[in-house]
Amino acid sequence: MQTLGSNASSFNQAEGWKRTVSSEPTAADSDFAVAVVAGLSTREKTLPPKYFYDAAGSELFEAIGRTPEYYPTRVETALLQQFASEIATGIAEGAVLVEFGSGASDKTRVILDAAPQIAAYVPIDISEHALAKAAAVLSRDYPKLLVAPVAEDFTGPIQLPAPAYGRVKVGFFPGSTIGNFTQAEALRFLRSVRQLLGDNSVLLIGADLVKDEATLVAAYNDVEGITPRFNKNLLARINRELGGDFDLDAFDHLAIWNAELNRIEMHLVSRADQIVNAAKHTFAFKAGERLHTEDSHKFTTESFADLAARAGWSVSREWISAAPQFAIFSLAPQRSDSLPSTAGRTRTMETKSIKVPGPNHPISIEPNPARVTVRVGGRIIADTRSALTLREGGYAAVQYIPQKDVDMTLLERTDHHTYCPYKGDCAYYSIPFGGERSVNAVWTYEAPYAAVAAIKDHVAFYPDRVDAIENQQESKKA
Ligand code: AVI
Repeated sequence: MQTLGSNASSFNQAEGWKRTVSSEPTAADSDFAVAVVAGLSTREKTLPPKYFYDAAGSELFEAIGRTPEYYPTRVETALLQQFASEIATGIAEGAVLVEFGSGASDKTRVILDAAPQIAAYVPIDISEHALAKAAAVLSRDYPKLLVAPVAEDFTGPIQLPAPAYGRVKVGFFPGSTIGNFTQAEALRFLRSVRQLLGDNSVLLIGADLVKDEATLVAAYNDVEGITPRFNKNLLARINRELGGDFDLDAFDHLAIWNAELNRIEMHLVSRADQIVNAAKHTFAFKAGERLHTEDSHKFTTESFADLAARAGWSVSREWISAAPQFAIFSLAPQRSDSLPSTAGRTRTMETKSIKVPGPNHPISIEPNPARVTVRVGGRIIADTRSALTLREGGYAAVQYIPQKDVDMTLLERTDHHTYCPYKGDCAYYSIPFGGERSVNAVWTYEAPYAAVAAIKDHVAFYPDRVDAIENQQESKKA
């Protein structure tokens, strides 16, 4: 494990890139100084966004998350909450959850609450203080959970601690922080996570999606003016830490949509010709000259699947919010037995990875002799003695009920669909009279892969989206 300098910077979901404050100079100081001198000396001035997040910047980022215009934090949290039980079905019994840039582990709780089968949690964050605090609180609130924090910069080399050994690994990287990486950085990160988590792993990753320009631009230009303060905090930080003499009023915040590169760009624009001193160097700005401070890339489901594929992952499931659209992707490692991917077409049928159950991912299907009923709104909508019990890896057993024994007239097909590399394309139904809770409560594999062919013409129900799924053993005896 690395020994942290006391002025280290790191990104975390709750607080962004953070810095633990001390008066002692450290290597991190000189990293910052080197980055500032290099970035302000180039023809097109630029600074890496990770330096936004000292204590003041982290607070400002949290405040941005509370503005009405900045939808990503709010929408992603709601999406996680809405689909927590569905996400949890993809998490094996005894799995370890590994979070990159965990910070206060706020969004993690949604996953932990929905997936009590998670046995261990490895939060990775460079801030020892944030880690220790989050670990203590989580250990208190989830007494059965083994919490093994790792104090590292998650973009660098990571070694997982012993409690992660021998467990199925589930990576968690929410917040669309992936969008702040260059494409090369994103690929490097996804490839190293693929290596770290290994085969049979899952990576849950949040990514903001391309949408209308007005919504995007507003999110980075809140009327309260918090984003401009966040942007200018970079100059304030240079003044504080590197003896800079930036006049914050001599720069304007600029956040614009670059449609060609699908990204919001943040800049600081010099209002006048001016000379600035910082880090023992002098820098000249012309009136109108821009300092490029951040890119926030937005994805389409296709562009994200392409990026993932180039890093050795395939999208096995995706959850997308209603507008403003934000996505949570569940990625599975591509195997050597996966079909080859074609750039730009990774999500077409011919490039989906197809996997066959085996010792590493067993699936069994058995007839269930019991009477199985499903109740919604006090009414029985499925009643069968021919259910099939499907057991997959360490997940909870699922009852697949023949459609002939379900009142299909009460179900309404939705646009929602997911993909399982072992079972195939999955379609969904809502149960309108079950209300909000019963949206996408029912799923079916219409053309299941050969290994699970028996579940064709069957449907399954999420237990928490109906009143009850009853397995009445006693009715067999009667
Ligand atoms: C942390 N990151 C995903 C934020 C974003 O939207 O790119 C940072 C941010 N910049 C301005 N507002 C928020």
